[in-house]
Amino acid sequence: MKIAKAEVIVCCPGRNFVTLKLTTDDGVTGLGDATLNGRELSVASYLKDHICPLLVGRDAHQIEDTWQYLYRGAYWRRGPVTMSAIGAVDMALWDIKGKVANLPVYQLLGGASREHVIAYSHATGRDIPETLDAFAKYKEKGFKAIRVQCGIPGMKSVYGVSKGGAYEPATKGWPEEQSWSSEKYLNYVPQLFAAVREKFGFDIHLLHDVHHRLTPIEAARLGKEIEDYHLFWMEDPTPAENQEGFRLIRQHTTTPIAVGEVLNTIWDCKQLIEEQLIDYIRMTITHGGGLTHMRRVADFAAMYQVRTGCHGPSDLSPVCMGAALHFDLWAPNFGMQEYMGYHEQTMEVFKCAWSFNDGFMHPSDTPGLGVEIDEKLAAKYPYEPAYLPVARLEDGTLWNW
Ligand code: CS2
Ligand code: MG
Repeated sequence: MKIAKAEVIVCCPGRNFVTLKLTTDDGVTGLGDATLNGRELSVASYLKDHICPLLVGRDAHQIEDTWQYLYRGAYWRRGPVTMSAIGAVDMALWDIKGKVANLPVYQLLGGASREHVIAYSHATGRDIPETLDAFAKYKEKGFKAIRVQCGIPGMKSVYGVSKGGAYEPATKGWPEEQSWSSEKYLNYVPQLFAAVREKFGFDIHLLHDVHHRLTPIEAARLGKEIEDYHLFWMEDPTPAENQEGFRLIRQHTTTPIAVGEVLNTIWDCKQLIEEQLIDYIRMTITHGGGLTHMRRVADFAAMYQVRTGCHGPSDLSPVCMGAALHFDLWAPNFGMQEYMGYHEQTMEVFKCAWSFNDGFMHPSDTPGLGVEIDEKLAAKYPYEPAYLPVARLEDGTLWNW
């Protein structure tokens, strides 16, 4: 069974997505998500200009060899653009293999390790009362795990907090600039967790994302101060390029730590995992080089009792969500899946067999990944430049993501 066609579909149904579609010589199709927020076209070009021509004529069943060919063979390894492109090819090949075998992908990975997959969503608000209202709404929808982010007094806007309507990380046009104060944030945010626990108790998982904004010692302070609120995880407390920086955080706090949505290979998280500096690894199928590589990451993490916590924002397509759910259902050391939800138009373009029900998700038993794309409808939503904001300190210094 040879790959006969490799096509890249770029569309913007509510936000930009890059999708790879592979077709075999006997007409089986497979989809892969290649979306890299704010750098979508670079992955589209990597695929169109450098990978698609190499795929045509290859055996669609040779997933491992194709992965190695694209990773080792290119000379230039790792990085988000390369790994997202490889991830999309890998996903599409697993989709094809599942369809040919007439089995959902999780069965090919080794079968289900659990009945369904716990997922968390985002409760956000301009202040604490508004966030508590949002929290109550997610609880009513059945979520057993909820992430909270809120506005900080004295700061005009805070990343991760909805400006009204469905929350979308990127905004149309060139990057916005936001101002950030670690002092104001650190002095205020513990009150948010106190308020949630006071109102909703401890019988629900509570999560929070720091978006890499703190230094290690600041993150240590925050982790320590919020220990009594028993967070499920504190996410991305500090940038992870300096992996040993997490030792400092670990020395001070038992608040669990989740890292990895900007990491792409096993090498990027090797020390974090080996030294047990984190509790959850957040890489997901697109940016983490596909199921083939993420399986390796999960097995490595399992040796150190690190669990998975796949990134699941609206800026990874429903194809990635489908793949992540097959992975989550299989991974013996699965921890938590993020599920931000999607724009209505996104869900019209992508037809998904996966489901959310009462706080849990399931990839479905549809053969393959269980996600298809309506290409005609996708063509009605052409690419629109949109970017994540940039953070500066109050004196203008460019700050971390
Ligand atoms: C966030 C994302 O979901 C998360 O945890 O960190 O909103 C992230 O910032 C975006 O996916 C970036 O593209
Ligand atoms: Mg995050």
